[in-house]
Amino acid sequence: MKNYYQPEIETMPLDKLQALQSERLAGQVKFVYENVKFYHDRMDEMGVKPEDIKGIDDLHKLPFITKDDLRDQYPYGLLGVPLEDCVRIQSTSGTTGRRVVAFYTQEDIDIWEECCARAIVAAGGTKEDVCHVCYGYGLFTGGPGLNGGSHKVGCLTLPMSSGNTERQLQFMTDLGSTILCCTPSYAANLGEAVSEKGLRDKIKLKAGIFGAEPWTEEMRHNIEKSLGIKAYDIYGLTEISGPGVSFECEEQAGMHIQEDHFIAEIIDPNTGEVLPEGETGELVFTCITKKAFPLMRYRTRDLCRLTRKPCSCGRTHVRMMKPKGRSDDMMVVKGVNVWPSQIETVLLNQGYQANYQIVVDRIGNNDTIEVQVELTPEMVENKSMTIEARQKKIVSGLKSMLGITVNVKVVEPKAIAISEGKAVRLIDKIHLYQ
Ligand code: DLL
Repeated sequence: MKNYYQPEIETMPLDKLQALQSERLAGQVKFVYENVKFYHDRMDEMGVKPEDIKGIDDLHKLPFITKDDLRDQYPYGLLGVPLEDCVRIQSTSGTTGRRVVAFYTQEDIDIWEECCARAIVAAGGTKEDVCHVCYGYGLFTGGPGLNGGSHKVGCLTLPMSSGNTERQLQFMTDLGSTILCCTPSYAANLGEAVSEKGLRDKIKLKAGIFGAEPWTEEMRHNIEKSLGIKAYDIYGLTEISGPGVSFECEEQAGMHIQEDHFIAEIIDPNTGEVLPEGETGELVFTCITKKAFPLMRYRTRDLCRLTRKPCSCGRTHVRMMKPKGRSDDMMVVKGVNVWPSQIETVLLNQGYQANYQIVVDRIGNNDTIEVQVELTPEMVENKSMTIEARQKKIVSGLKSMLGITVNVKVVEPKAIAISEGKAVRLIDKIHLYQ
């Protein structure tokens, strides 16, 4: 069995890595110019020829591509190969507008699964492990991606898909799952169910690979405690392949981007200017090995920063820090920028679990924001504080974090719908009814 920790690639000295990227980029630009009319026309409009892109220093000369472009080109406009060479589609979980459909050749799938295999190995996975995948299967990339990676590593793979917590726990205990793959919000729910049912001694989990949505360090801490595991972050997006574009190593200090396949840039979301390393901005990806859906300079709308500081795991691939969220997740309330992750930090620091929702509404001319959060079973039991006192304490915590007064409603345990996939944190009644 191939070893999916690949030091010759993952710990490659920077100059060699960049030479590899430059060579692949130049080839890829030629490939898309010749095979994708959209890129051919865009590059012609900008007066850029494939031979102008000799390496990564020329990347900024290429046009950006946005989600709107993807929607306009739906379904086949960005194909880099004939349809008969494609073997799979996957699709984004988008709830509005046209879905984005991504295509894969068999080679694209192999590369994607290899990236997921690297992530599993970085989380300590070996062929001895039982890998329990409860990301959704189907159009969503989470299940298929981690499933493929787990096979490559040689783990015994449990293709559970999402939902049915009872069944998840039964398989987990009966079959001795050691690695759990799901969204962090579902991992938190599983952690609560394990405590409630007193199953902590019956589970053998050692690691979790959690992603597909933003989550805070406080949430990591809670999940690690409730399940007795090390919780690793994994990032990816359908447009660029799926999970495994980047993942954490044992240091749990940012996710290594698989730079032999993807070039990352951070840009100012307003001007498009490329920002220096360390600054926060919008993450942009260029695929240098993909053939069926070969996006270049794709604007993800995810906001984060990159670091090339050496990582003690030895991997040289650049790390992206936990995304703060998408630029479209940010709410402007009473003139102040508000991120769900800031609210999560305050709630978890006060002992709540990640069962919360944010409702944004407009009353008269005023925008309002209400945070609803569930009491934990322990809080119900020990009755040390009244609901009013709890609400007041959260209002004050949020006021120091955000600088504005937010309405808070503390609700009974299980009053908020449980999340099985990506959690729905924000209910935006202003835009919902417009
Ligand atoms: O969520 C792919 C995935 C599956 C990643 C399983 C990790 C694990 P999409 O449905 O296309 O693909 O959504 C992509 O989700 O642009 C981010 O906004 C967000 N996202 C993904 N991973 C993370 C993460 C999958 N680790 C969008 N932290 C991305 C924060 C994440 N946000």
